[in-house]
Amino acid sequence: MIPNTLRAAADARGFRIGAAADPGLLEMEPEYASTLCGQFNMLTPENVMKSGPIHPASDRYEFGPADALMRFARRHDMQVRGHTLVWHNQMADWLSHRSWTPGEWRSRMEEHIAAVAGRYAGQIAAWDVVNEAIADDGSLRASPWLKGIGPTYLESAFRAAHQADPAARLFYNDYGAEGLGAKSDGVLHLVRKLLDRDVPIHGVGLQMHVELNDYPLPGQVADNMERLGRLGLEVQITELDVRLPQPCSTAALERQAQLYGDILDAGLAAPNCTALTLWGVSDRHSWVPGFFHGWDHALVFDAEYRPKPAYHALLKRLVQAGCKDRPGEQGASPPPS
Ligand code: 9MR
Repeated sequence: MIPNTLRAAADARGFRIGAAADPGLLEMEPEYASTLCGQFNMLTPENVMKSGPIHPASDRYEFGPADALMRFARRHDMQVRGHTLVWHNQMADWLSHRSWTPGEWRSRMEEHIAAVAGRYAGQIAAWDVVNEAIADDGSLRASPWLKGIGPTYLESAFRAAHQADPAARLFYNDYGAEGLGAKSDGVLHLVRKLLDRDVPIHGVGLQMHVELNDYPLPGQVADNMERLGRLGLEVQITELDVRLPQPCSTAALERQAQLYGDILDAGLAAPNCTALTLWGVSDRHSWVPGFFHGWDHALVFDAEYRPKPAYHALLKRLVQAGCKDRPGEQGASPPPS
């Protein structure tokens, strides 16, 4: 039987297809929950595991919303990508509005990682340990973490995450570093240095928030995946969306479908690419219109949860794709004979 959902097609190929998720919508919108578990075999908490929401006061954690997503994932046999332990955005005020000593910054970071990664130890397939630490020119971003601790904060974060959850695959995650260029060279340099120092890092997340007429060439994405693979690293496309100018035309939806398909093809062809995650379930709740004035329609289901041409493009590629042995993916189904 030909699989007729993204999830069934991905399962049959031993591939992970994910969506960023908001636990607040699970009960409110039955269609949200049924699309999430019916079409995807992995989820990423879009916001609720970030340091501000999950650690709102120095001595208080708010695990309820993240726990709800973990329960949902368990009930529906979905993998979870943890997102994210160390980032310069969505930090709690108590942390970012005080001047700590370098030693205090480090112990705050390590305590946070121990508490959050420790709580979900054994249940998270992959953690985005550090998010967006590289600037556009490839240098280290002047984040509060770099200013507070110095460049060793990255190494410390990965070591702390590994200690808290030895089973999780640990990722460095960034945007604008999907193809080839100064930023992806910077990411390559960073992860190579970490590997040289025996830091437990297993993969690189390529976020891929792109717009219809400005995106990394799929061939360059493939080359970037390959050079990361030569370092022994896994890659995942972690936050894909393709925004369209409003109002959107049929032609734009068709071009969007082509791009979604080409990006998935690059991932399926790379032996070290194990997953592709969309940054949201449907256009009803995407972050895009709130951040990019005049842009919308970035996901593969429309605001009424109807599949768009991009959905059919993904499904077709998943159904056509050949089965491969993928790192970190045990028990993948054999190819249908
Ligand atoms: O989708 C997220 C949005 O709801 C938040 O308001 C925003 C805050 O910065 O973060 C968005 O998710 C980001 C992700 O965590 C990291 N990569 C970029 C994503 C889009 O901004």
